[in-house]
Formats: sequence, structure tokens, C-alpha cells
Amino acid sequence: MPGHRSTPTSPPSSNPSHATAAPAAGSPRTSNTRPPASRRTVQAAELPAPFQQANGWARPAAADTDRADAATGTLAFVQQAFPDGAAEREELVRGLLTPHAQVSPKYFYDMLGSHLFEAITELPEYYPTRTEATIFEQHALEMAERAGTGAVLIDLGAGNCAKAARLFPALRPAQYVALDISADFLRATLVGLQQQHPGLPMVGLGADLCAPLDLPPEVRAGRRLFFYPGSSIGNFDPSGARALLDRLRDAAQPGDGVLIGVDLLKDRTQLVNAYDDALGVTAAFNRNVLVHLNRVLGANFVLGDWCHVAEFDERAGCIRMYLECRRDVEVHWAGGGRAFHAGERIHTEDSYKYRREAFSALLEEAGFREPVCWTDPQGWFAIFHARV
Ligand code: AVJ
Repeated sequence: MPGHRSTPTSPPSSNPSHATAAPAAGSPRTSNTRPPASRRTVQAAELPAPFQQANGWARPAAADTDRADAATGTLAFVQQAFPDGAAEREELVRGLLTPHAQVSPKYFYDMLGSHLFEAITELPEYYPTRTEATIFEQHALEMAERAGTGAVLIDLGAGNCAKAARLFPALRPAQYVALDISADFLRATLVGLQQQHPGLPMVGLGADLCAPLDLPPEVRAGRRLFFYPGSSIGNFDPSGARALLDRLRDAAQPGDGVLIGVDLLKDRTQLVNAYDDALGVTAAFNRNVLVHLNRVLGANFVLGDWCHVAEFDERAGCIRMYLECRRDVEVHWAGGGRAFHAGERIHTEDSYKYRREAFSALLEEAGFREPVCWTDPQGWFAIFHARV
């Protein structure tokens, strides 16, 4: 594929001045009416025993005191998203009752769903994770040069934290703040990661990126690098992505930056195969959302009634995933229910793909300056850096 550039490139922009832009009309920024989630710091002593022991929080032997003290002081965990399950249940039921039923993709990531997503990243068809990893491998030092070392690294959608951890040597962050909707999965990951990096202070944040970014006091002052790898930003449509970038810019100070992984538009077959793999792992990942619904809503979805569908919407530039009902069914949950006809669908995920120029423009429209990007030789994936 032509046009490969292995050095940072500044895609053309028609908007170099980018004065602070008003949010687009109808932007989710203004439509988010959820009250700020309550916040609670989990003290080491409150964590279940396995976490305490795994992290050296159990009373240390005398010789281990220094290390154990360091560990005790360096991992805090703050839960912001869904402190009570009621808001989550309400949102889920509202989505199921709309004529075109939908469930937000953030509900994929319960414990099993998070593991299934890790399995997806190993599939031959799922190119984004490994392609992004090669770009980081190839260009980590240039990225560090551009972004600066010693910043507070804020990982938005950390998952298993592997991508950030591989950048620690190049970025040498002053603190690592890992944010994820899947708090239990994140907590377990961070406990292990803290042991591997005892000198690096870490904060875990169970938070929903659809809400305004509210960094707790555990996050240090100082220059920040917002890290959003994996093309997770693709779950938002372009105006939602713009709203997220606006929220980031609002949370940022001059000198801060963003480092964002973005999946690029490419051949339709390659895209569809990445979301409909031969082993059926993506199908399992998709159908697992019904397991989640059965658990949190007390619903009675029968998994065999639903099949996985992945389609590429060429006009919108996104992969759309659905669960399609094989026959007429009635589903019940605590306090309600609905009928689904054969062929009816529940929309579970959109995954938007960009052209490099389009994503650069989005960054600039949100008020970020000097976007550059690094890509792989095939031009499948791009990592952008931009400054506030
Ligand atoms: C984690 C949102 C980037 O859109 O590629 C993978 C999720 N869904 N296979 C993506 C996903 C189905 C993934 N993101």
C-alpha cells in the first residue's frame, strides 16, 4: 500500500488556528445527565485477601518492610463507575426497550468478557492489537521524544495494562493511572503490575469514559499524557469521539498531550473477518453480553436463540455488531421484559475506522495542536500524538 511513512507525519489540516471550539450541537457532552458518580478509595485492608497477599499488603516480614511499605503506598484504587448497580440496570433496560434494542459495548467487559477480549487480540484475523504493538515497538523512543518523559501517564481503558507497561521504559512516567470500566479485572491486573514495577506509583480508577473525566486527588499534579490505545475511541461515532476529545482537552493543561491508537479504513473483507473470526471467539464475546444481562438484570436470555452478526457500514466507516434472534422469543427480567421476533437484532457495538487526515482534523477541531502519527508499513493502524 502506498503512502507508508515510518516517521511522524503531520497530516494536512484546514484548521491550523483552532480557537476553542464550542461543542457540536447534540454532542453527548451536553446530553450526559448522569449525576457525578460517588468516589470511594479502597484501602488495602478492605481488599479481599488474595489482593492483599499478592501485593505484599499482608503484614510484611521484617526484612521486607521497605519494599512492602513502598507497595502499600503506591497502589490506590478508586471506584467511580456504577457504585450502585441501579444506574447500570436502568441504562440496560432502557436500551433493551428501545425499538432497535441496544446494549452499550462497555457491558462486554465483565470478568469473562475481558478475558474473551484478550483472546480476540491473539486471533490471526484480529490485526489491530498486534499491528499497534509493532508501531509502539518501532517508534517508542520517537514517541517519548515527542511526548516527553516523566509525565503522569493516564491510561484510558487500560484493560490488561500491557500496552502501557511496554512503554514504561521509554516514557519513564512519574505515575501510572489506569482507568477502566472493568474495575475487578483492572484491580487484579494492577496488583500484578505493581509487583513488577515497585518503584512506579500507580492508581487504578474504575471509571466510565462516557462520563466527564473526574481525576481523583490520588492523581499527582504535573504534566500529563493521556494514553488511549487499541482504537477504543472507535466505539464512539465521530461526534462522540469529538466529545471525548473535548472532555480530555478540558481535563488537560498546557504542556499535556494525548497518545491515541486509531484503526484505519481498509479492505472490507479484512475488516469483517477481524470481527467474525473462524474460531468464533468474537461471537462468544458478543453473546457473553447476554450472560451479563442475565446476571445483572435477572433476565432469561437463551444464548442459543441469538447469533453473532458483524457488518461493515461503508458509508459510516464502521463495523457494526449485533445479536440476531433466530426465532420469536419473549425475554423477561426483574420488573419487565419484551418480545423479539425472529431476525430482530440487539445492536451491541460500533467500531469506527478513520482516514489519517480525518482523525488529525478531529484532534485539531477539539483544540489539540500539532498532531503527528506513526503507522505500520501496510497503513492498517495509526498512533497519534497531539499537544494541548
Ligand atoms: C476494544 C473497541 C477496540 O472495536 O476492535 C473487538 C472491541 N469488538 N472485537 C474493537 C472488539 C469485537 C475493540 N475495541
